[in-house]
Amino acid sequence: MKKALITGVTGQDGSYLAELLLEKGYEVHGIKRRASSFNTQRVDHIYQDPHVENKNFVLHYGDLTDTSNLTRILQEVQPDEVYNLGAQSHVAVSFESPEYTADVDGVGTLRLLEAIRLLGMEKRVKFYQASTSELYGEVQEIPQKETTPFYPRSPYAVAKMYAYWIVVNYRESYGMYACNGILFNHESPRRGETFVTRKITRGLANISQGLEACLYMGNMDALRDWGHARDYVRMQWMMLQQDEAEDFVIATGVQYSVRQFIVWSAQELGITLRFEGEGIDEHAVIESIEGEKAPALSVGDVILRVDPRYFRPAEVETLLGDPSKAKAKLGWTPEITVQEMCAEMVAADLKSAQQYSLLQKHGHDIAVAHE
Ligand code: NDP
Ligand code: GDR
Repeated sequence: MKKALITGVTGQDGSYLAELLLEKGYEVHGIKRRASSFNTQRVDHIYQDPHVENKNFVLHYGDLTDTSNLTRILQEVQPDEVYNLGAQSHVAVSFESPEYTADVDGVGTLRLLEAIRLLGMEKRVKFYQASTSELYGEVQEIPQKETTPFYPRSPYAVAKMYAYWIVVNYRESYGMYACNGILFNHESPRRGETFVTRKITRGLANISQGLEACLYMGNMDALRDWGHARDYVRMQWMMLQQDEAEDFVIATGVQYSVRQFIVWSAQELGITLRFEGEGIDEHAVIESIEGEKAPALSVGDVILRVDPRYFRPAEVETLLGDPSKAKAKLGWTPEITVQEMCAEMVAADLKSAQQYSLLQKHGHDIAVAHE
């Protein structure tokens, strides 16, 4: 039975990857952070009671800022594959916590690699690094591929650039099987609530049920190449099943604007939006409503405005990936379209909003969380 260790197992990708590896018969170990309340919602459905024997899913407390902790876990688990998905992964937040982001996302990767080496495991462990299209930042070539020069535009991207190169360096210096998946944006119903797609699907679903009044957005002109996280974790596993470690771009090869994603999400709720105004005065008005999915709304309501709070000090305006190498060498193609993904996300958020609304109607004093 192969053993895998996943940092960031409680995150979006970590949870899908853990499911995939369990299906493939792996013994899966994950690192979770200590928090003041439970933070394992995304993996609770695969949780195994620690009192049961022969568990194949085990969680360890840990943190990418803690070398001794990482070393101990690696020594205890003796993994065949390590997936480094743990990160302060929010680009906008990285401007507010740049040093922490560098420590976790940059030096954290070094800590893991060096622990593997010092434990003498560098020839038997295969290492996957969650690299990112944010490395391309101010894009130097369209579409972006493995050879496109990097130009990071945020503390997050700069930290991930260090991680990218230290992975290449350990591969070249010590012969480690270590590779970078340069993944473009990927989403799902498990996406963190403050990333743009989930903010939109959740926000509009809440508004449709009267739980919130208005969605406040940043730069809606930004263009992204969005895929589904389930498709992308499959590729993370495939990258570790080769004879030689290589870096791959993972993307769909199609890009859309944030505004387009808003239009699709509204349509899933039976709402047609009309965008009016320009710049920070831009807002969206309900033009028509079909069906019963948005009982709290009326034609003419303004349900979206721009809030400059969500603009970034330096923006990545456009990202478009070229996944040709992954297709040719690994036979990987994404199976879920961005429109299908949007429908899945809206359906999940609508269900949750309807449940909240029902509870409120029955006198329960609960509120939805906000950023
Ligand atoms: P999430 O933000 O959903 O998950 C991040 C995970 O890292 C969480 O489990 C989080 O724990 C954990 N984490 C945060 N800080 C630390 C720390 N100091 N020590 C240990 N663990 C920590 O991200 P995604 O699942 O979306 O992304 C996975 C990885 O892929 C990240 O590295 C991200 O930067 C990268 N990436 C993501 C892309 C995307 O579009 N989703 C695209 C390209 C790269 P907790 O749950 O406690 O917060
Ligand atoms: P990104 O994802 O920065 O690409 O990083 P995010 O969804 O946060 O932003 C995408 C684009 O939408 C614009 N935007 C807003 N973004 C947020 N979060 N909130 C808003 O209100 C808003 N309005 C407009 C942003 O300015 C941006 O242009 C994600 C993360 O998962 C990283 O970890 C990963 O490396 C990259 O994708 C690839």
